[in-house]
Amino acid sequence: MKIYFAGAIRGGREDAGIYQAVITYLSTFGEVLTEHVGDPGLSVQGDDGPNDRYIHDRDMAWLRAADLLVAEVSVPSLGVGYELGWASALGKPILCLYRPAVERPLSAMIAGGPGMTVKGYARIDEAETIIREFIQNRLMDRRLNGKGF
Ligand code: 6K6
Repeated sequence: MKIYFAGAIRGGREDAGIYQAVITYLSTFGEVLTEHVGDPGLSVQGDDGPNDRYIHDRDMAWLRAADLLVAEVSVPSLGVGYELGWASALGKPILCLYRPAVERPLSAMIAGGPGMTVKGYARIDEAETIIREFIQNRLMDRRLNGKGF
């Protein structure tokens, strides 16, 4: 299974440690195509990598190839919103993880997105349970109706 993980980069790196923990857990189910999003060494400024068009086109190719998308949406990010819009249009299963304790309420375009499963959590073990149930349900859908991934 190919998993696309989305989390804020230029939107802000304050949750990088949480992204890393989620990616580590997701890796027990399949290949995480975007492991770099959890890299604690990646800063908002970091620009020593490839240019922006290269990043966009590579990430979009990964998104198209992914079986599902998991996003941590507590830190608002234009890039994550863009990825979620595309994943929704492509009919990918989408799980959005969100910490309601964070001050700003979640965008209605994500919280109200019909194709998105949005789940609140406080601790990382709660996020893991949500992820496990989401993936198991998608696997069940695939077995029963040929849908799911
Ligand atoms: C690195 C450091 C600063 O900017 C970068 C750019 N590098 C990126 N490398 C890989 N994926 C990226 C990069 N920038 C954005 N993305 C994608 O958009 C990731 O898949 C994230 O889920 C999302 C983050 O968007 P922003 O708007 O918060 O950067």
